[in-house]
Amino acid sequence: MRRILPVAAAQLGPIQRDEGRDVAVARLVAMMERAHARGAALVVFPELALTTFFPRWYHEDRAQADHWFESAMPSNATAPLFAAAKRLGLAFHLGYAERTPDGQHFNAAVLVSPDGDVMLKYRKIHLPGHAEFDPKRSVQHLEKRYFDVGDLGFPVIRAPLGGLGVNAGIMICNDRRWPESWRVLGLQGVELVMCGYNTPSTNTSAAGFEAPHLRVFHSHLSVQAGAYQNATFAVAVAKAGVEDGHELFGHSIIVNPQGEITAQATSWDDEVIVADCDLDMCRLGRTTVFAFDRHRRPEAYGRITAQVGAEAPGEWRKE
Ligand code: ING
Repeated sequence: MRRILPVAAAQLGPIQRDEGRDVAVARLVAMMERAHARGAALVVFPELALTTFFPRWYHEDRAQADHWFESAMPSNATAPLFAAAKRLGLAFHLGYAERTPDGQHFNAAVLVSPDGDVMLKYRKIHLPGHAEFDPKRSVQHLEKRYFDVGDLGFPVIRAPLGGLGVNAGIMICNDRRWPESWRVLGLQGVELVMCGYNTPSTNTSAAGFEAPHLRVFHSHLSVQAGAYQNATFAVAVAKAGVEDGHELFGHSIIVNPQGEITAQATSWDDEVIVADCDLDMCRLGRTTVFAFDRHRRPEAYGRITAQVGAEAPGEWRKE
């Protein structure tokens, strides 16, 4: 019996700085309805799906940024999302800014069952950008200012989704650019990686020119390579469009274990794309090319966990 999971990627258009959570939640619920109408059993929403991408805004006092964070999940603002999921029998993935009771701040995401149980939680580990105001930048990217490094690792859980048991894992945005994120999930037999992102469509750092078309290329390259090299499905979902004049690209995709894009968003606004994920497609890769137990050589990989930065190689000398 084929294990086919119909998955929806619900790409979210822009959220302006002064728009309340009610605006975003209403749009998320509307997309849940559309995903349900198209037969999806799971809806994947983007990173930081409840507010504008606030790490672009500098606050001298970090506490001034606390209003961007959720101190409970669900909360009154997000309750309509949980109610809709229950009514429609849908599981969903949601990215949001989490403030814990002891005052920690995380860029988090959860996988929630139709009954409202949080089946899996992840806190973003690879935080891009910088912690202090950078006058050289055209736009700030202050994730290192507002978020603590995730402390939950990269967990995978076998979750009941669409009547199937699915090995589900989560990463967030910049994590997708690091092969380590994918491999840690792959070493737990992940079959479906959910990854929300908010990615500026142009390079805002002062480090040098990057042609804009490379932004989407690098995002797709990272997700397609990660899915292929770990024989897993991947759902990469954007928050897109122009937020207070700042552009985030869309191009959300669903990728199969062969690295092929099976569905892609073509707008930079609210858009639902759906694909049938035949989970047994993972088997070919993980029993042949990427049969980790037969082919991996961890004794040769020591540098990957022993080092943080690169070390200069020795100079070649003629004997
Ligand atoms: N955004 C971007 C991302 O990793 C970025 C930041 C863009 C880093 C392009 C490097 C290159 O997609 C978030 N939110 O991580």
